[in-house]
Amino acid sequence: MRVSSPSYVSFILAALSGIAQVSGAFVEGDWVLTQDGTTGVSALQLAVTTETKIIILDKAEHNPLLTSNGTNAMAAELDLVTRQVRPLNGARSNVWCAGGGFLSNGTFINSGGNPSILSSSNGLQAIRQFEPCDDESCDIFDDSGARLRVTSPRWYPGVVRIEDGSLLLMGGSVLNNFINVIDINNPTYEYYPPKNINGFNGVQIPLKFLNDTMNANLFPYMAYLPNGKIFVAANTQTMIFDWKTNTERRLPDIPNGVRISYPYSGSAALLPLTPENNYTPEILICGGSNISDTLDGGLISSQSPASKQCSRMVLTEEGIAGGWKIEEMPIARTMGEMFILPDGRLILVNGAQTGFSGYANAADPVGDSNADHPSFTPVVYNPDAPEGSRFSSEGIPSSNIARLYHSTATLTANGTIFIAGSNPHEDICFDQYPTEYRAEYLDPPYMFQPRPNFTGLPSTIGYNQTFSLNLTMPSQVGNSSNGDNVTVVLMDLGYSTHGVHQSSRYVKLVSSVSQDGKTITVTGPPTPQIYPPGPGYLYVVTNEGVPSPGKKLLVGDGQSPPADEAARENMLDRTPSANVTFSQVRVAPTCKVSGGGETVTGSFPPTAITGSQTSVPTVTNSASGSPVTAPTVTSTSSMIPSSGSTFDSLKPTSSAPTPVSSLSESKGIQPSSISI
Ligand SMILES: [Cu+2]
Repeated sequence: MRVSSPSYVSFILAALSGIAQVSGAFVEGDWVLTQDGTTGVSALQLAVTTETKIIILDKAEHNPLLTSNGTNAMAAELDLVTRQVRPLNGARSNVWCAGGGFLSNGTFINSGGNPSILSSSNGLQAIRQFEPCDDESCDIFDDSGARLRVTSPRWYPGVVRIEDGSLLLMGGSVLNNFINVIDINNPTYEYYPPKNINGFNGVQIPLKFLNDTMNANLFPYMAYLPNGKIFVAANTQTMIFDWKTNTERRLPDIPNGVRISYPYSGSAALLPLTPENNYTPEILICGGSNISDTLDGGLISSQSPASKQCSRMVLTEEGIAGGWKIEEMPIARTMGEMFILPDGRLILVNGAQTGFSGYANAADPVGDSNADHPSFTPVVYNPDAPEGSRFSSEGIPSSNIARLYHSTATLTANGTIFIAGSNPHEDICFDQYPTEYRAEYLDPPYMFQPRPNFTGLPSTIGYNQTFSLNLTMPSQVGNSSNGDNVTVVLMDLGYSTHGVHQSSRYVKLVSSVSQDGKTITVTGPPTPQIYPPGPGYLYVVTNEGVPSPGKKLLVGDGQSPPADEAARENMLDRTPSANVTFSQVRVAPTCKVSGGGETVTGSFPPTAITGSQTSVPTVTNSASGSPVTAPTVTSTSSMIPSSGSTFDSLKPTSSAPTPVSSLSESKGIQPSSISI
């Protein structure tokens, strides 16, 4: 085993920056990339749900995996051991581009989405719940927004778990479009479950930051901070948000005008919080683009270079005064996924070196993709190394699968990296760059070392609670007499979508090994601000950088977050039903029917829409001349829920509802004709 040791210089530099070392060393050597199995649905969103399972969510499209009803599945559960997928039948509303997170009791929440397509119902305001299980008995619960819903449509919302185990949902737009524009911006945030706070009894709360960060503020990045506030980044701007008082503190902009949120998607992470660094938060944001956010997609090239820039800042008064420190990645990257490994390093995978998120918008799309030059090679980032030597791709194989728009990745419980997805198309399409179902597993060198292990983990641990684990160390590491040959880390593996790894965090716990090396005593995280109550994975990591397999636990008391039923009822009374109708005749003009390979065209009467009406398009297969089963499309001239709604009253302008036609130019909404 080759092991690299941190230099004295790096220690001094880390100390000077206020951030201590995370780990003593890292295993070097060859990484192994394995392509194995399929995901059943394209992996647009995913989250680790147990030590051996992942939930994968896509969108309503012609996925090959079918539900028990014979419809195209929108979601699946992947077994990481058998590498088989099973369809999840319960998703009823369109999960397309929702946000996600876990509540304090371990329930997975998927929030927001897209209007109805195929057999799905409107998902823009839906909340879907999933109770993780190991026995394949669990499924999604989705009432299409009847009672489980957000206050207003949220397509591309940010989500973060907060210190009481609730989720805070931020932003999004009320309709899917290539880029956010003022008429469809949703410049508000809310809680799930709803709260009565700051005078807003369960309903959404306006947030100025989301107006100031137009037009590129979708999927805002959020990190929950040890002081109970939230770091937020969108477009070129950043702030610390105090949700308890509903106040914003603006921070310095990202340097050099780099935009870091959709559609110029960078990736961001909260660096490890450790006792040694006194749980001092530090943010790293990498990639994105300098493309103007006022240009229509048709005026932007898929060949526009992405940014190489990473920006890093310590969130102390001194760190903020010092501003963002920038460094360069080996290659430019947009739509990358960045997350932390158990050894304290970060990895960046997926994405592209040119272009931007989305599809069928660019002046020169590649297939339908707005991006090109896939970033086939992952890169690791050692936050403790001296500046200039933090990035490395040494020993890491390149993939031959382009992972562009709608790709995902995550650390799994056992330490392997799971990589999937990519679908820069409206529906299934096997042109360049194709809809991807192939799964990849990337094993860091530590996976091939003798690994520590442990037993005796309680299912729930409280704050500052001390507990003991039975430790099995690799033989060559030997027993410890000083208790410092391992570290214990607690990780939230987060929720992956659109390059935003929501709620992920890494907290090093205080621990000590017994004289005989067979027991390790661990103290739970100090506060719910440092680790919000909810699920996590515990790893014991040797000082050579070899982690044990991670084991799942619940931090806190395992109870549900506070549920204010009066606030929920007020929200339900004051917000429009999720079943508002939206025009949604959006299908890729250049692609083909799933599996058929034949172009299908059709017409959608009427050509002009006033009010709301339902119509069945006439669709014909141009190759065979035979009719094709067409979706029923409900259309309306208004994209905005019923007038007088809470949302309307909070809109920043009094503009009239946006007609379908004015949105069609930039996103291919075509009320007059379709092809599928
Ligand atoms: Cu999307």
